[in-house]
Amino acid sequence: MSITLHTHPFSSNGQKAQLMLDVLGLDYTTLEVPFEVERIEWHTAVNPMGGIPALVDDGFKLAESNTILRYLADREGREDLYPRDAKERATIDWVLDLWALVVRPALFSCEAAQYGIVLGTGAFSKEAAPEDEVQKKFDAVVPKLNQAMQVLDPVGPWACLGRRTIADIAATPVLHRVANAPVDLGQVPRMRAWADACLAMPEWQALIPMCGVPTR
Ligand SMILES: N[C@@H](CCC(=O)N[C@@H](CS)C(=O)NCC(=O)O)C(=O)O
Repeated sequence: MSITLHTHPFSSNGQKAQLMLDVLGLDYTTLEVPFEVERIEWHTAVNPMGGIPALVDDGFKLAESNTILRYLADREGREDLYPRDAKERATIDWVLDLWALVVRPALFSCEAAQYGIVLGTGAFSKEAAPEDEVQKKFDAVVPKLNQAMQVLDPVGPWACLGRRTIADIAATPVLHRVANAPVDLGQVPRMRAWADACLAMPEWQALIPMCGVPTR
C-alpha cells in the first residue's frame, strides 16, 4: 500500500491534505507540483484540471482537497472526524462548503495582497502589498466573515459537533494565514477562537516550517 500526495509547500489545499494524512498517522510520499500555468504532465495525468493537490493511493486517483479529506477519513474508519450519521455528516459538509465556496473566496484578495499571489504562478510572484492595504482588504470582508461564523457551533472552539472533525482540518491552513496576517482578528472573535484551536494541533505545528508561511 502506498500513498503519494501531489502538492506544493505553499498550496493551502495541499497543506490540508497533508495535515489530514499526518492526523491519521499514515505513511506517504509527496511530489512537488510546480506552480506553473502549464501544469506538469504527471500531475494532469491524475487531475486533468491541474489543481493542487491530488492523491494516488495504490493506483487509485483522486483530486479536490475536500474529497481527499472525506476519502481518507472513510478509508481509515475515522467516524470521529467524519461520521456516518446523515445529520452530523451534513453539518460538516455545510462548513466545508461554506469555507471553500464563501469564506475562502472572500478572503482571497487579502491573502493575495499579503503573499503576492498571482493565479497561475502562485505565491511570492509579486511583491507583497503594504500592511495597511492588507488590513483594508480584510476590514472589507469582516461583516461577511462574522456572518459566516454564525454557522459554526457558538460554543466552539471547533467548528461543529463539539469535537475536531475534517471541517477543522480543512480550514486550518487558511486560518493560519489569517492569524499571521497584519490584521486585527479581534474583529472576528469566533474565527479567532477557531483559529486558536486549529493552529494548536500538534500535527499542524509540525507542518508549519515546511509550508513557507511566515509566523508573526
Ligand atoms: N477545488 C480545488 C482547488 C485546487 C486549487 O486551485 N489549488 C491551488 C493551490 S492551493 C492551485 O492549484 N492553484 C493554481 C495556481 O495558483 O496557479 C481543491 O480544493 O483541491
